[in-house]
Amino acid sequence: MDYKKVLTVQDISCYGQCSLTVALPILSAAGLETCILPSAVLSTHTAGFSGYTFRDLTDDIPAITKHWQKENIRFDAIYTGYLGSTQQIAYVMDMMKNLRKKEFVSFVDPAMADNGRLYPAFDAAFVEEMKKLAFSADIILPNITEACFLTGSKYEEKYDAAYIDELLGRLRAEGAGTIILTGVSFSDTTTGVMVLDGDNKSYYEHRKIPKGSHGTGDVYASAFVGAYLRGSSAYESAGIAAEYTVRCIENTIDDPEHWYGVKFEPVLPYLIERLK
Ligand code: PXL
Repeated sequence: MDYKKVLTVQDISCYGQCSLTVALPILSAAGLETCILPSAVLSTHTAGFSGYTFRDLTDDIPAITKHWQKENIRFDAIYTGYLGSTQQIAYVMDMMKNLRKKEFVSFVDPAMADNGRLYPAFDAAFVEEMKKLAFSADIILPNITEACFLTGSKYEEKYDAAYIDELLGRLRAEGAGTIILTGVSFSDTTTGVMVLDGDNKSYYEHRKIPKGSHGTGDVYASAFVGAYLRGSSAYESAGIAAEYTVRCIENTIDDPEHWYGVKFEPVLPYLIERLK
């Protein structure tokens, strides 16, 4: 079997089932050698907990990159998620340049916003820098809020197909490669993912679970990266990741104490089966 080496750069939220504590097990289960670079260490994620600690690891990144370069460590892919600072984004762009194998794919989940708002740690300067990273990536995985921030578009809770086409067009005009736009819903009972791969637009629709869950963007992006690097097309990967994420939410929904993330681990066998 083809055995790819992926680097994922995102935070460690020690408690809360998101970012690296989700990406590492999912990418490993997908059969990839998974290297990690923590962008920051937090006691918990920032969505619903208060008083969390936050240690920014930005200053460690240049030396880590330099060491890996010296050791001739190179990656088949780099996948970025929640980053710790504006400065860090430039360092990550350097890594994309200097640590790539000849055949290389970059995935950027511009994890910075949801439900019309930026996450607490971020500001306009961060968004400006994230545009550079996102629009230089091969594949981006924004939700609708993030697509709006990346393109300066107005966020609408209710929208139609023309609004989504306009967003895709603006992302493309700014230089986006393959676009995986998540959380696109045209009905009360379904939601889905809009994929723009070259000139091919396709929509993967699936059932909607009537309750928001934390960390599902990270579950989705990690499963997508896993499927894609195992040889699925962008559209197939979008579908596999969607079905996996829905099952993770369904596995969690009846437990009111588990509000901070999804129980994705018991569902890993489903993902592994889909990747055979
Ligand atoms: O799931 C995205 C995410 C990742 N990391 C941290 C977060 C969030 C979302 O709020 O707070 C620290």
